[in-house]
Amino acid sequence: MHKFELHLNSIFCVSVCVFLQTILVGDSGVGKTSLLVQFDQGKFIPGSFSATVGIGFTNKVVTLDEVKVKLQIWDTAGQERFRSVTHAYYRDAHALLLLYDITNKSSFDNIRAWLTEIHEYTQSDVVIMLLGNKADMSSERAIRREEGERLAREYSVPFMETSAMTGVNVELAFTAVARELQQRSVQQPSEPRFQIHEYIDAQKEKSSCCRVF
Ligand SMILES: Nc1nc2c(ncn2[C@@H]2O[C@H](COP(=O)(O)OP(=O)(O)O)[C@@H](O)[C@H]2O)c(=O)[nH]1
Ligand SMILES: [Mg+2]
Repeated sequence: MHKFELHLNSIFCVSVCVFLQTILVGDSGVGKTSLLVQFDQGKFIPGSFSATVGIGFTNKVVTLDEVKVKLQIWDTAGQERFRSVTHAYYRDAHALLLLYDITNKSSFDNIRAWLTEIHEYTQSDVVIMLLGNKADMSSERAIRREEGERLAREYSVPFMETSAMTGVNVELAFTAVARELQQRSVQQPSEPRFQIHEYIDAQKEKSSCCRVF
């Protein structure tokens, strides 16, 4: 969907309905499907999901300040081992969650290759968020949080660590991109831009009392 339609949606759907397409990318095994299942169903199902070649989506409606935003989340499978996703999916995406596994160094090292590919095929205003998943596995951690932060800063993308197992930051990751896109769609050029980095920091602080990595 294009920005023009996004804009029309936000004008004509009084009580709701901004539609946003998001894709999950990153090496096989980093937890993309688990993250989506946790966000969609609020649970963690241990064990590997089928790695057959394919791409499927889940629809999830989130409510942001009384605006219902429908997120269509595409989960890639099987293609990720080529560090490549069918380019049509990139082209249509409004947002992209790029995952690595904090216990798996090669999944982190591959992030640059993913970003190169993403920048080549996505629209220039796509929202990208870097996620270091499996934050619950601290005893097997191979990538420090600061390394994730540094890489994210280098590419000017927001970053957080998540756990599809405990649910830490899972909802925040999706709602932050939804909020950024939703704000963009209704924003007048004269208004200040929504600051996704600040939003995430504020939300993280709010919840820091109760979340343990
Ligand atoms: N401890 C832990 N394990 C996870 C987490 N996310 C995924 N896993 C496990 O990692 C493996 C790969 O997950 P999967 O969702 O299939 O990864 P995908 O190939 O990126 O879709 C599975 O065994 C999951 O149970 C997490 O946050 N914490
Ligand atoms: Mg998967």
